[in-house]
Amino acid sequence: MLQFIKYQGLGNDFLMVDARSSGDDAELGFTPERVRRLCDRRFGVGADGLILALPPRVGGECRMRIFNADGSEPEMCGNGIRCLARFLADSDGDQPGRSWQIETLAGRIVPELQGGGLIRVDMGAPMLEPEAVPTALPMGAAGLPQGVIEAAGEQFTVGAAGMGNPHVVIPVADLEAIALEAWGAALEVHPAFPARTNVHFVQVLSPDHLAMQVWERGAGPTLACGTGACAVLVVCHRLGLCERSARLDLPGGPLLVEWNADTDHLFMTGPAEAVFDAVVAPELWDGGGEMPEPAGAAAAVPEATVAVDCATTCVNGCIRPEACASQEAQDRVAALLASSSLDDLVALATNSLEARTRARVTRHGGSGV
Ligand code: ZDP
Repeated sequence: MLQFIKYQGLGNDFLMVDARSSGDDAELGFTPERVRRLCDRRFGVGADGLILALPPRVGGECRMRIFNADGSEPEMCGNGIRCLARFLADSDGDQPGRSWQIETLAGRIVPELQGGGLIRVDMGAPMLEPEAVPTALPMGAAGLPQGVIEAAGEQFTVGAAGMGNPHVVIPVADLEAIALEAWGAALEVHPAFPARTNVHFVQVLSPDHLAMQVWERGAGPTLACGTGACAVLVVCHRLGLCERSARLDLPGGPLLVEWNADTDHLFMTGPAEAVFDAVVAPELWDGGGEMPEPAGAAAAVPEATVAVDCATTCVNGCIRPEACASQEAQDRVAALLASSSLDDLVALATNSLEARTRARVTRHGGSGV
């Protein structure tokens, strides 16, 4: 049974899966089709994407993989990495000042827990070389890919930037006047962007205050996009429309973005909140393919690659009892199953869910549910 926790950052919402004690990613079974089913807001749980917290590979503390609601896998996500940091803090009881070295397809990203439920993320440097975005737009006078492109029967004067993932930015006089659905969908797949692109319309309210609307690659209209907010600030600053630091108003709320002149790094600050804990119904998981832990899978996976940490895994709920390397843990699971009624097991699961929720509420200074 797949356990997940739903998190959101400014309404950009994700299913968070703790796979930190897993071995081979492929074994987890998150196929594009299954991700689509889980993220579907009618037939599934519903989310803009799904995030896997995984064991590190290159010296970081944790590795993050993100999947868009359409099943595609982008390189990075801003709101998502704030949600991951909040999840790590919720799980491990971390306090403000704690930061994490997170491995992503866009390189090492460093979120830091702030007070007041905020997370400040070192998003790294923007990518402004056309091939790095990637885009076919030529380098323009402002020092970034620029041009006039046509889509949905309209002409758009655009700038582009990469944050590990591609973004096209269109300054407009009035956000109310844009046709987000029609223009966003057409620009997402414009041939000037070989890997597709995220699309952002921005209105300058003042040199340190911008408002934007988002159409995301692989997710459509969303309430917020963190990598997009960084790309918007970079493009607007290079076009002389704003300062190096600004508040960005998104439909889901504000982000603060600063572009450090010395390090060339962008720093994004905003909230991230847990929404609920849950378990996916086997029917939903099964819908399109075999479960990740079909009987006998243990035999197919060489012992060495599946370092299951029973002490942690069993406490959080065993995910692969048949593949557990530890006979002792297997015996414990078998004894528990043999000596417990279904009601006992359900009560056990409910209690651990309640314990985690109480811990979260207490941490937020609440009096408990
Ligand atoms: O690049 C893409 O395909 C994005 N849809 C990835 C998700 C970006 C995200 N919304 C963000 O906040 O950067 C999570």
